[in-house]
Amino acid sequence: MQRPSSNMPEFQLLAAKSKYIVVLSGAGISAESGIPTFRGAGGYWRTYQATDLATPEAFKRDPSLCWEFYHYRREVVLSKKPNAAHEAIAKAEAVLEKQGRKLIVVTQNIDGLHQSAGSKNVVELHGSLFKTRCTKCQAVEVDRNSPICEALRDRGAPDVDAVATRIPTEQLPRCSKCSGLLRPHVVWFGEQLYPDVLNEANRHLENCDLCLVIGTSSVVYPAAMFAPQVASRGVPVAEFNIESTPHTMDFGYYFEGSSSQTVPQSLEKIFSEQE
Ligand code: BJW
Ligand code: ZN
Repeated sequence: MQRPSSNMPEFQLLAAKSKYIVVLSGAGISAESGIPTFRGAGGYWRTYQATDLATPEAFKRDPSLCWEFYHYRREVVLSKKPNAAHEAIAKAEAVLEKQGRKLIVVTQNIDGLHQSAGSKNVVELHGSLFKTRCTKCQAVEVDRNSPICEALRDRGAPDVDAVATRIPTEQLPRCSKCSGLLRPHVVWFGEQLYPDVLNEANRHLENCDLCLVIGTSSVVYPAAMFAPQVASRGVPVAEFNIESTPHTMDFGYYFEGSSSQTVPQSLEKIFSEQE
């Protein structure tokens, strides 16, 4: 099998010519904004692996613990800013749009940093930290309040010895319509992705003529198969990561390093041709 190329000038030309770019992003793109990734050293909260709390069983077993975890993550994200990778992607979208071309972000992240950077075409595969869903009437609401409810104020500290008392369920976030218990509007392991979101992502993946895969370990399905599917159509795919992944060898390009450096560089020619 041929090794992926790391020829940046060649990729920059390709990006400058493309008409329909899809950016697939994962937690690594936000790492340099100070948001921990899932896998690896930063993926712990108290004694829990973050992925162990991202399940419907964890919420059912202990909604208070689960809400503390998500409340903590909401507060962290509210204190952070998009980095140069998010910003370059948003700027490229705006430049391309003026020229009748497209750039779409399909993200596994729930932090909203692409939108904060100005990206408009964002498909959130795994939901959002700033949306809730009622476990009773299923209503979905946007909620950026800090804290999300009084009982969670000053809770959610990540330290191992943090207060372990449970918040009574009635004091956790509740639905404004039916008073049912709210949950984060995110996709946990074993849950289906929202069909309309998945269809929208697939439509872009089928139509794109260039794909950038940024900061994802590519182990969580179905997102992990998106870029390999695009590559199997013969469309160029470039991976941006600080380390290789199970799919690196499926792609035409691999740019090793921090995405806040490699991604803006890779889109430079889109910006310079506009001037
Ligand atoms: C940098 C960097 C820098 C760092 N610059 N890079 C087929 C086969 C096997 C299993 C399955 C399958 N189909 C479904 C499954 C089950 C399961 C699954 O995939 N399991 C695998 C773990 C094996 N999938 C599901 O359950 C999905 N549902 C589904 O498919 O329904 C149908 C079905 C169900 C059951 C069985 C079969 C079918 C739902 C998946 C939902 C994932 N949810 C989470 C939580 C969301 C809410 C929350 O955030 O709390 O999504 S889990 C977590 O992982 C989160 C992330 O979006 C996702 C991916 O993680 P990501 O973004 O890749 O982060 P990391 O940390 O893994 O990687 C960071 C990367 O960045 C690393 O590579 C670093 O090197 C890099 N990096 N700094 C560039 N500066
Ligand atoms: Zn409700």
